[in-house]
Amino acid sequence: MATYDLAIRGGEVATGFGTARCDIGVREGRIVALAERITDAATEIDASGLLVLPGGIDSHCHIEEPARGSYGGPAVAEPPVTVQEESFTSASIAAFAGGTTSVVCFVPQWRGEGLLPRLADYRQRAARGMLDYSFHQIITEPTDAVLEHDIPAVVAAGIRSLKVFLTYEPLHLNDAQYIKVLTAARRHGCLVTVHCENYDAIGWRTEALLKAGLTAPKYHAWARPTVVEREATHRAIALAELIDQPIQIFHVSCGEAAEEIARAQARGLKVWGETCPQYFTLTDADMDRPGFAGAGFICSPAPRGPEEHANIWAAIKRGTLDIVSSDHCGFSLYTETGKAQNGRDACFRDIPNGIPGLAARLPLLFSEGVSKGRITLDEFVRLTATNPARLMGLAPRKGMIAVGADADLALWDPAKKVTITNALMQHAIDYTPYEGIEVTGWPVATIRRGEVVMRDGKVQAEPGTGRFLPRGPYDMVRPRGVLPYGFDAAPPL
Ligand code: DUC
Ligand code: ZN
Ligand code: ZN
Repeated sequence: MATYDLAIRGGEVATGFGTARCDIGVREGRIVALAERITDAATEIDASGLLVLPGGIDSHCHIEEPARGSYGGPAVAEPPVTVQEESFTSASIAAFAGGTTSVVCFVPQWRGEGLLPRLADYRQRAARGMLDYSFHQIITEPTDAVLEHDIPAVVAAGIRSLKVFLTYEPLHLNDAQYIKVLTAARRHGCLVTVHCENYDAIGWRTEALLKAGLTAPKYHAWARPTVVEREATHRAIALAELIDQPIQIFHVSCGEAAEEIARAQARGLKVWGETCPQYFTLTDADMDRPGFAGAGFICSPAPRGPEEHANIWAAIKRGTLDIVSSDHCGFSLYTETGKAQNGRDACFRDIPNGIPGLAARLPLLFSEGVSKGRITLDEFVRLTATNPARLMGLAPRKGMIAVGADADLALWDPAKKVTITNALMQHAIDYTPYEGIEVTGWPVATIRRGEVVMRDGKVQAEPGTGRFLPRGPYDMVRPRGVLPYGFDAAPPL
């Protein structure tokens, strides 16, 4: 019998802390050897001329998430249930096509319910896919029962991050509710991830825009200028500081919000920042495309003016923003369950927010970042795999090429030029907002736990083979122990 199940030979292995020309030996789905020459393997892959990267970890994507409402729309008493059109199987195909092997997606909480009914449902959905996965638990109604009973139950089930929205109907929390969630997270050793925009300010601007007859998709950006993101980011950080609770600010779109994070980090707070490719490739002008096409770029925060791209790159380079995720959200442009669910002439308020990006994330960051000389290959690896693994408590099993880690790898041709098309994304959505963008650098094979699941764009993986990644306590989310007047209003258990 061969010593190794698989050897990846002759590639340039990128560890996030330098590269080495070496072979990788895989046994039972794990990396068991890194050596100059590995020969005794049942199967070999020739990686010469290619980079060997850790499989991407997309720590922020919405997949098959049954929501009450649809990330957009008016306040109504009984919001309809919508499920994004991407299923776990179609999302797995898209992810593998783009070099991603693990995701962290979202278990919803429907108002009027506790956490556990949706968790049970969502686990069944996720188990049908091929990606390895973990969950953030969304909290929309932090009742005593949720705080005292359900959150500990969710933690016991292996979930270590809570997600809160400071805007959106019917998801948003007010400050008192946000404080309660921070407190519970601190008690139970969870990270809190935060969507930072000011709910009341957006509501006020939206009403005024609609009254003035300004209803087209481009006014989505007018309803939520950068100041509403900056204000909510500041508030989210200040309240987390009050409670001494580590947080991650999701999808930072502008320099102003990044500055709030940088200031917090300079004071030693445990505050991390994430951005997404839409904030360095798309602009508010995209929402002004003719007809309904502009709707395909509506996401929140909104794509900004082109001047913000440089601010985002600067914040990435400084390390203020240390994770690039996709915020993948599967709404097709022209279907009745997607962007057009309220008609193709719907006002911007009634168009679901969110854009697909699972497959495009890594090629866009590689091309715009590494190929154009804005970031190094090491930074790319850390932004897309190592940092999400560490912040989400998935390391060292995920996010790195090291002995003992899962053999999740992307073989990358750094010189391959590709023009992005919707067909290449291999998702279940009828468009990509990145159509026509030319990239340099492309994944030519994806390996998940030692199994080749994509080769030259052809995805082959058995539905139901993705694994849940349970997370236990981990250091990154340990509070600092610095409290106003030393008084601990939320002592850890
Ligand atoms: N932003 C989006 O654009 N879509 C889903 C959720 C979010 O916060
Ligand atoms: Zn969000
Ligand atoms: Zn999101």
